[in-house]
Formats: sequence, C-alpha cells, structure tokens
Amino acid sequence: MTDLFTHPLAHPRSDLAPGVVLLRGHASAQGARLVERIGNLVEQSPLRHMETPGGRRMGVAMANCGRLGWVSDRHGYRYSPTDPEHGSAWPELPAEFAALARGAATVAGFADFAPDACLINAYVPGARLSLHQDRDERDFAHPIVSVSLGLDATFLLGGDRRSDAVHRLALAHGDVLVWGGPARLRYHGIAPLKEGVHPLTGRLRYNLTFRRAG
Ligand code: MD3
Ligand code: FE
Repeated sequence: MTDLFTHPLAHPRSDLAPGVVLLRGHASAQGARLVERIGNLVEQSPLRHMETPGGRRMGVAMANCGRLGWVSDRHGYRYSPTDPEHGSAWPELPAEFAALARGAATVAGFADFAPDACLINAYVPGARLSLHQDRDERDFAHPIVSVSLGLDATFLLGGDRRSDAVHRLALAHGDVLVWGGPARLRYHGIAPLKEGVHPLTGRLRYNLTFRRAG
C-alpha cells in the first residue's frame, strides 16, 4: 500500500526550531500495531494517575516500559527500575518501539539513539499537561522522541525560561517529534484535550516518549 498518506516521501522532516524536528505521520502506518502493543503493556504496568510532590493527582494517566520508568510521588520525580504499583520490573521495551525511536532520531540527525525508558501518557478529553521541562534524565546530550497516537492535541512549545512566549502546534495520530541539542530543555506542555473519538483509541490520546534516562 503506497499512497500519498503512507509513502515515506509524504512525511518530510520539518525543522520547527533549532533541535526540534517534526516528522508528520512518521508512525501512522504502524499506528494500529502500536496502539495494540500499548494495550498489552498496560496489562502488566497499569495506567495510573501519579501524585505530584505537592500532593496533587496528575490529570494524565501514565505507565512505563523499558529498563527505567518515570515516576512521581510525594518524594519527587525520578526514574525507577521497578513499578511502584507492584514492585516488579517494568515491561520490556518492545523491539518495534525501540526501532521506531531509533529510526526517527536518525532521520532527525541523532545517530545511535538507544532508549532505556518509554513513558506512556494517556489523555482523556479535558486532560492537560502543564508547562514543564524534562530534566530528570542523566545526560541531556541524548534526544527525546515523542509519538502521538489517537486524538489530536495542541502542543505548547515554550522557550528555555518559563516566562518565554509559548507557540501552539497541532499534533495528530502518527506524528513524531524529536527534541535534542539546544531544544532539549525547552518548556513544553499539552493544552486541555478537546472532545473527540478516534477509530483506534476511542476517547483517548496516547503519547509515547522515548528517553535515554540512565
Ligand atoms: C520538548 N509529554 O511526557 S511530548 C512528557 O504529549 C511530555 O504527552 C507530552 O511532555 C505529551 O514529559 C509532550 C513532546 C515532548 C517530549 C519531551 C520533550 C517535548 C519535549 C523534552 C524537551 C523538550
Ligand atoms: Fe515533557
């Protein structure tokens, strides 16, 4: 099946800012498989609303796969080799996830990206992720690769300071973003998700973020 929407040439890279590369539809041909995999993973590591260090329940539900997983609780934010829900290791990073992340990073100019953590975020309509930086990883020289699945979202792209102007970017099912180099510590977030239904995910948006955390 090679048509305008599935052929790789229909998905050129666009450089949104230094270190920010958008690969529109890069994962759309695998979308159904990825959503199915997420379903398997969350049977082992359930989606849950973590608590912030300040004691608030996060609106986005999260789970992890890979050697390390991102967790938040009253003690802070960190990466953990075990899932606090049951104390066992997180599910393995599926080979097709690792290959997708590595391929996207390569297209964006980051060779040999080997993620050891994949955070699975699940949004229902109304859920949002407020402006933040990702700085719990050991080495900011590694990029982060993010894959959007299901419902559309409005991504908020800020600058290096919380007070910097914020730009809005529409993200759709199958879009892949790579953040590295000078963009690695930019503030970012997701605006409250609009109501909708997606044929593969229903009333949900998933986002996979692949990281080299340790
Ligand atoms: C820019 N997730 O999990 S992905 C997160 O759509 C997170 O669920 C959002 O922010 C989501 O931390 C946004 C895009 C993204 C991910 C990591 C970044 C943008 C980034 C790290 C640095 C700069
Ligand atoms: Fe983030």
